[in-house]
Amino acid sequence: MQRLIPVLNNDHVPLHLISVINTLLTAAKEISHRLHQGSLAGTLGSTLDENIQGETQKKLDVVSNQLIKNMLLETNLVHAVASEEEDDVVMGNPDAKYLVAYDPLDGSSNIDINGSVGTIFSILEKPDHCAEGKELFLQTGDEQIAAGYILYGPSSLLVMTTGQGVRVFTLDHTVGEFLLTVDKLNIPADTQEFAVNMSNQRHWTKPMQQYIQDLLSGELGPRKKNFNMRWNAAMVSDVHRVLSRGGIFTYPADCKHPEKPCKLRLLYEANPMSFLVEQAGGRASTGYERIMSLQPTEIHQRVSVIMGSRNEVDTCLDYFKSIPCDRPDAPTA
Ligand code: AFP
Repeated sequence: MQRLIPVLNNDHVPLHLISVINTLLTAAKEISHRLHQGSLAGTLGSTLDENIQGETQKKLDVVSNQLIKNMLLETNLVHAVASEEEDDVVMGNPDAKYLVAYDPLDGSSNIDINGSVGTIFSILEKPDHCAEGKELFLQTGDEQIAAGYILYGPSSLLVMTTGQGVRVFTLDHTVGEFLLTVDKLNIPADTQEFAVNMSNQRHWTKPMQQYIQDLLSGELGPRKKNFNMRWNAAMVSDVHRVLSRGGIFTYPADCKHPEKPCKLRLLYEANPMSFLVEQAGGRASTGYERIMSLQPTEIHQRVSVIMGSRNEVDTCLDYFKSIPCDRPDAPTA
């Protein structure tokens, strides 16, 4: 089985970019080790702090963020990083060209129940025009040069793209390396499985209400087939299932908290996942716009997400085209 670096070399990925990706994986191996140690490592549970999003930080959120940030900045190949756990961007080498946005531990409410969690990353280049601080990261998803996630589940998997399809590598703990296990991942175009937090149903807008209602009606309803539902509450593992066997994953905009209509973050959750999904032949939309075409205005910006099997996402988007409603999320493109 092939190791990561020769595979990326074969794809003509620039050497410095390979080093940045490899550094992310060194941090991921350490995170994987600490997760496997669980209570034995003394890192379960919460800190007394909240992050910029107002969410309670788990100890492993903080540890994972520090590991990734420090290792990336030590390479001298990274110009700046933006993390879910940092209020602002953190500057690195002024002469370096890579920008890394990441969610160090996505799905962290799963940590204390021994459920799957993951690290999501998106790599951009410093823009040609003069930009400083957070402006550096305000690029569309189409500008990403690499993206992926590490899923810490029963196996630790790296799923990544550099724009040449999606590959899966599995961490072989005996050699401490990620080895290629799927060369080209393709999402089936059709599906009978959906992933959504149903407890928010009453807060959704009309198109999403009607779409999910028609899925629930199964073979007796307009879709004339039964659908199954899965929800792991960690985007990494929910999207991994969709990438592996098809499905539609959504965290739509809703009216629960008018000041915060969306949950998932554009730069380090929606964009990297959309890059993977599109590279695997799927679709990723807000309901109205293609996610990777959105022009970000904030590093911690949130966005409505509908992604997965191409034909199913298209069917869902037809509801948004045909059912008028007021959008709780202001258009950003
Ligand atoms: P964290 O990044 O704070 O761990 O949040 C995880 C997440 O944003 C995403 O991974 C899940 O899809 C979503 O939250 C789960 O949300 P619910 O708690 O509403 O199910």
